[in-house]
Amino acid sequence: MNRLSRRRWITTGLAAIAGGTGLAAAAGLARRYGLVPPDHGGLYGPGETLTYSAQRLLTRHSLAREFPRDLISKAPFANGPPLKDPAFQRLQAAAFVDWRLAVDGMVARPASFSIADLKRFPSNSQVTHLACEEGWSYIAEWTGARLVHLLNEVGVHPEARYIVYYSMEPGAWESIDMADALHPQTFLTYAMNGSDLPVGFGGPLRLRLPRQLGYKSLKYLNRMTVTDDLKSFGKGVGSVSAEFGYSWYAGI
Ligand SMILES: Nc1nc2c(c(=O)[nH]1)N[C@H]1C(S)=C(S)[C@@H](COP(=O)(O)O)O[C@H]1N2
Ligand SMILES: [Mo]
Repeated sequence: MNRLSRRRWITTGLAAIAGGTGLAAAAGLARRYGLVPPDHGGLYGPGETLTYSAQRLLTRHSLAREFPRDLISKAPFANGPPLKDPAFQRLQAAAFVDWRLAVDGMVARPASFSIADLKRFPSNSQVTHLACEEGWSYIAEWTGARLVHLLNEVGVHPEARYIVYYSMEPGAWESIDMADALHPQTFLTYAMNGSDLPVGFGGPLRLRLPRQLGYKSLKYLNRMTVTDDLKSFGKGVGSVSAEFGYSWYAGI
């Protein structure tokens, strides 16, 4: 079978099975193709697997919608006050020159990057929508380096499957699969609406990934670990939000 027809078959199979013999069978099919999210074991497990695998197959190469600049929201909403952490505030007082993004795990060349280093990577902008699961949203222009560029710099091992990423905010961490990590709209974002990313919006560095809900766009990003298995991270379901019952895969 060629790739396209095989993909169509899997997709059709998932939909048919979900409608017919139930979610558990769809989950079995998804497992065969490596499309099982790390939070598949919970109450909504089979549903999570179906959402993730169906979206992955249907939207494999798709882009989040980009908007014209005149639709940029005039008063974007920063969800939560700027970080109060004393170590963060010391870095902020020195204009974040000592801020580093550390990258380790399954990479050939572990390294850390200053904001100036990231600004030397090819710069890209996107005008996209940030949607919170609580119902509000805004449109902004985000500028940064593509995560794929950084991953190529450090040399990701071929067996790697996920990127775990941490905030300087204590306890805040998330992860994404390689499809989202390599996606051209997944940015290490250091600017918003033409200025350095304000602290309230996650400055100096935030991951922006417009194909998933806002909570995956972690603010105050300071570390990434490349891995092939999420079991040893936290409770093993892939993110702190999944530990609280949100979907690990929050595709929109
Ligand atoms: N470090 C950190 N990142 C975070 C959050 C947070 O509380 N702390 N909230 C998340 C949630 S739930 C949403 S909807 C967006 C909100 O982004 P905004 O502040 O730019 O509106 O940030 C996400 N990233
Ligand atoms: Mo949110």
